[in-house]
Amino acid sequence: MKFKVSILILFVFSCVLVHAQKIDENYVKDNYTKTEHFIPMRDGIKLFTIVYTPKDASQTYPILLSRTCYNASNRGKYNISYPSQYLVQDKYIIVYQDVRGRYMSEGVFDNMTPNIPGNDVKNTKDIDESSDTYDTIEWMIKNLKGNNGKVGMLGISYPGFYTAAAIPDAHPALKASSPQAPISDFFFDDFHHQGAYLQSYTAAFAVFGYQKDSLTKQPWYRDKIARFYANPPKDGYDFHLRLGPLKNITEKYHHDNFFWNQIVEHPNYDEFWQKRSILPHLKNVNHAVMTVGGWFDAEDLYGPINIYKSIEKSSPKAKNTIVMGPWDHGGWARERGQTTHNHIYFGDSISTYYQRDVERKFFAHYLKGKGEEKFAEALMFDTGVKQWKTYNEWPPKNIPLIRLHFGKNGKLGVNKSFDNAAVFDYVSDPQKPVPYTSQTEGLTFTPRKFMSDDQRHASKRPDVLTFESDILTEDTVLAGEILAKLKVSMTGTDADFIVKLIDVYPDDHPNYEHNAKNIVMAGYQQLVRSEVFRGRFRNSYEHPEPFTPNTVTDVNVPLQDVLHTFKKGHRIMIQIHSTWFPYIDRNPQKYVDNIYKANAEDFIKSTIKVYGSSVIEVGNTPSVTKLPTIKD
Ligand code: PG9
Repeated sequence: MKFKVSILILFVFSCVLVHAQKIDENYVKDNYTKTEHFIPMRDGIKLFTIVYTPKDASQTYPILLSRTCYNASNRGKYNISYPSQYLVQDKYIIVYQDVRGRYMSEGVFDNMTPNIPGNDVKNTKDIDESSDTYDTIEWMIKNLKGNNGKVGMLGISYPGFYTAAAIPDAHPALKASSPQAPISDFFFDDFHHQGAYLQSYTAAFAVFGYQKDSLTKQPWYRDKIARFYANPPKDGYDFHLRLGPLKNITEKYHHDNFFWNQIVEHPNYDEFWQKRSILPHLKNVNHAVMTVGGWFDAEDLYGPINIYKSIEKSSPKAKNTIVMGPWDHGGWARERGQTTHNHIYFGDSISTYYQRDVERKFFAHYLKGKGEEKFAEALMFDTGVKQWKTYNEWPPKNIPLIRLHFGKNGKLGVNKSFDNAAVFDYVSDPQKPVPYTSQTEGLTFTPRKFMSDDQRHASKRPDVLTFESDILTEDTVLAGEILAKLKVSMTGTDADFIVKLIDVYPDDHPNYEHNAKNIVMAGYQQLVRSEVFRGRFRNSYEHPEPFTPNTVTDVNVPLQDVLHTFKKGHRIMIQIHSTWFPYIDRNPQKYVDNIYKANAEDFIKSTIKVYGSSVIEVGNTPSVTKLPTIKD
């Protein structure tokens, strides 16, 4: 069992730390010298740091730093698979560091370390990821032979957060940052989406909720992961449904997990979460930032989009760019030849193009002064026509707003409204939740495949409202932000709303050759964009409110941005429902103060009504009248 769990941990974090095209270890051994250091921070804590320095001492090199909570020692045997082979071949001083409180570094770990504005190196109390990075850079510039005084940072996922967290009060030597699939705020990324808990993450908590008691190169939480994976179930839906209310997770699995207990005690967007968001601190950005994300990233899609937008808003003159491709979480660092997501084929060697022609040029320009500064403000992949497009701003201002309206008999109007008084209803039953995937999946560490999955399993269900446009007579581009302005009522006093934008393939669409499972693509209902909104937060994420039964109420559901051309001959579909399991935990639908402490009897059926006066707006800046408050 110990062996199995170790393999699992290795697999999980190889997914996070990427399966890039591994550069040959002999090349690294022949061209780089590896050293290990314990770098002192201003409060005396030492951070374990692995350094690969090019052997060719005839020139100086920039430093590329990646900070991680996922064990820097995984990159300690000349086995560099991130950064990409192109950066390794271009020669940089490549550095990996265990963040405070993790693996071989000293100190106490905190999730999404709150940023403390200001950077007084004599202040040994206000420590955060910015100050730890500042002290690390200061030490490296002074102590690493052969450096050219310039530093770049990059990282995927949690390492993407540590890259973004270095931007506020950055060290002057930091010249180029690339936060990739970065977490920005755990109330909107990863563990929650807009306040709803991602139950599909439950096993992952074991990694983030226990302090280690010594310096170690091995995971100290194996036994906690084994609580889930000793006899892993084949059907995660069934496993989680039988588990019952979230309080049973506390009792059976995470009773001694400090991070789980923090989540349970902070069900609303209170100061605990607000101070852990990096977004309000991304100000006065003084160096180049290229944020990278994947349109099919089920973990951190909010992060890259909102880190880019926050910098655009706070530092309009900053060299701030974004790249969004047809990838899942960190997919751009993995090259398998054909770029596919689930059953959908997007093209060949898309990750290679990004690594070789985008990322490599970004760092070469800002750290080595090579190449021209010709980087698109927004390099965005259109997931419908499967082509890269560049924009001078994101969201684009020159694309007209598109309004989607609900009509009787499942009709969806594209810029055409129907009867505002029409009523569409369904009975939402927490004991029979809508599956989030068309396939049977075992326990996930994090959900990945479903973001372009077939939705026909859902459109057949009576508790899923499905609206479908006529066959499109021309290509229709949906680009930018999406806001579902729903008018609803319910017999219960709380509800979640899941809104899905779906591309319906023609009934004669052939199967793809790159489609291993030979899924029938005729009539395929491809998920393009989806999001959940926990209705109690409709007026404020910090101060939730129950619904008044049978009273028409506004619920504005923001979905993450999109760039998808719905091709002529296809249809646009919208689905709306109130359970999405076990991706998202079930809302009891009877208002309780804390869903993490709800009892089984709190879970009730509720008849939900959606009114024809609802509308979904897609485009530059939806004319939103009201979004829940998030403290700036
Ligand atoms: N953002 C990813 C994650 C965070 C927390 C739990 C599970 C996954 C990541 O860092 O891979």
